[in-house]
Amino acid sequence: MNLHNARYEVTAVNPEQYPEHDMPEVAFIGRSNVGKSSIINCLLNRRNLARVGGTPGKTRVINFYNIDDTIYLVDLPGYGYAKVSKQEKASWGKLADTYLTSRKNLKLLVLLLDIRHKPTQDDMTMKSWISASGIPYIVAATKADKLSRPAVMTRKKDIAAVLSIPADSIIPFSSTRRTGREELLETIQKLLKAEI
Ligand SMILES: Nc1nc2c(ncn2[C@@H]2O[C@H](COP(=O)(O)OP(=O)(O)OP(=O)(O)O)[C@@H](O)[C@H]2O)c(=O)[nH]1
Ligand SMILES: [Mg+2]
Repeated sequence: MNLHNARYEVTAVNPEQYPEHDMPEVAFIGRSNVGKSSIINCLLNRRNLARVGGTPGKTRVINFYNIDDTIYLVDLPGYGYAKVSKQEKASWGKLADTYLTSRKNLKLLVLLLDIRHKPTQDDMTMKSWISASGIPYIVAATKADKLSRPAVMTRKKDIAAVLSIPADSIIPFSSTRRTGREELLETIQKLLKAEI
């Protein structure tokens, strides 16, 4: 599969708008502003394919990116942004929930956490939901460039303990320095049993 042959395909708010195909989808999920769109751009070597928000919490849609007609990367709306009304939160939650619970093509989830912060209640709820769902998943810790190497190791262990997962399974990632890119691509490839 040629990673360079990537294109934005469609934006959806309801299932009728999801693209119709029989390829696997890898969805990126995490708090608003955690770096979901940035990681997609980094993986695809593109600066602005996925929109990186100056204003967090603004992505209220699901964006689908078609990679070489082989797999899709899916940018889900971020959860947990404080400065929105309860009603808005509920509608975003529903958007992501509907995708997560109904999408047959969803074969792999990448849960993103900010490496600097303790996982929030929302993160823990999401992790529990994912592990109960049986959908294979990867945890990546974003913005690793903001910490020193030893701090990255410590934070990895702390996050692992909170989420009850092995520390080694967390991939520290930096979209600015491109750290973790190869490891994440390899892990995606392994779990999807696909050539990337
Ligand atoms: N230093 C650093 N900044 C990053 C990294 N990843 C993302 N950012 C910055 O964090 C902010 C949010 O990034 P986005 O990729 O838009 O985050 P998002 O999760 O898509 O946000 P929503 O769409 O609002 O849910 C932007 O200002 C990015 O430039 C990273 O690895 N390192
Ligand atoms: Mg985004």
